[in-house]
Amino acid sequence: MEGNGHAKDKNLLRIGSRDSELAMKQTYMVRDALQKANPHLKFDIVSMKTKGDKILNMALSKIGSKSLFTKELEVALEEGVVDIVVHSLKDLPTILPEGMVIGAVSEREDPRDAVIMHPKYAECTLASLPKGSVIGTSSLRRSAQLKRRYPNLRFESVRGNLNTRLRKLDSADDYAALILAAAGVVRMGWKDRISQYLGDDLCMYAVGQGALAVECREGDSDTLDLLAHIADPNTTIAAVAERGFMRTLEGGCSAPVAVHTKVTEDSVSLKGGVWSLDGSEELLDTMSTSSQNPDASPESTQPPEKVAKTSINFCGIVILSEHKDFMTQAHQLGVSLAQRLLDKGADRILKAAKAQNVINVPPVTSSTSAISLEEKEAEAVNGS
Ligand code: DPM
Repeated sequence: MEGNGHAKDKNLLRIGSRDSELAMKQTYMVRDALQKANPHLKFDIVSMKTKGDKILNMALSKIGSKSLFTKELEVALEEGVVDIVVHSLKDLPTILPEGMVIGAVSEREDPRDAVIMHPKYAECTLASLPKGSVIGTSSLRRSAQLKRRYPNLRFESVRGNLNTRLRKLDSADDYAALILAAAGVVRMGWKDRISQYLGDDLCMYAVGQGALAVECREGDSDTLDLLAHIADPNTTIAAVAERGFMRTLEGGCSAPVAVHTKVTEDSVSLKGGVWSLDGSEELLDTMSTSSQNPDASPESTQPPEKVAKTSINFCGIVILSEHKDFMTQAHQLGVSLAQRLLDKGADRILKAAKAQNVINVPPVTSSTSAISLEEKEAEAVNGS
């Protein structure tokens, strides 16, 4: 590939990104943080569409590929066309392609889900919406939890990037509200559209939600050194615990799995949940650890996956060796919590959800208009 053939300018970092407005905003945030830590660096941003951006007439959970929003970017990384790729952490599978790692997880934005109401319901909450109101979300995690809490609401799939979704909400009467990650809404500058933040009693969030992950080649130690400067320790701890939980459950986009995590200086508390698709079944548990906790000492935990010269790796996330003990505990916490849920029957619930998900095709509205709008938006972003 072209990127490999040329002598690389040591001060130039090429960043791969999806081309949606949110993805580009997230990429600028990471670029700015890297620039601040390394004033001599120059940046090139290479934007592209992924399969998940192109297939808009299918519910997310149906397309069935784990690397839906990441594959094309990872190919560019592998071929040396780019040096790093910026992702939403929650879109990255817990098993990364061979040779790829997460070199940094940056500080987490509010991880909660939020309700964006149709303007005519601006004063409502989910609890006060009229019976039968349609809520737009393609997330099985959101619909399962909210069906359980609000049996009188209906849930329908809505796809497309955030701009498209908001326009679909405002310009028609198809949806009474959307459920979106607060992080994305805030980054888009639409915080004032949030009517309600969902606490863990109503809707727990996705593994990694609200955090950005920077992926790079495993052997690229120069880039790993740069990325170490923008990693946020508390977010990394939460990410390691949550991904350990997810990996052990083998969850993903195709089954309802969610978490709620609290991290302090020396402790992690992880609440995890698994739901049937209709929300009728719910398994919840919470576990905590702290660095004083003898039960979670390194001897009793699983070893990290890979031991390189100076860094180790948990579910794809590269950790500085000085943080190893706390990270090992956090990872083990996620694994243990998942095992507790598996002991209570999580496996059966998740298998049933995955099987059912293949059979039922939820309705998707106005997919053709979504495609043309998406194309226009992509052009507008690229052109600016
Ligand atoms: C994943 C899911 C969704 C995205 C599934 C889930 C939501 C799909 C939908 C894995 N990725 O959350 O249960 O609502 O139809 C995505 C968003 C962000 C990252 C948008 C969102 C932005 C915030 C962040 C799509 N990926 O969830 O509202 O940084 O977490």
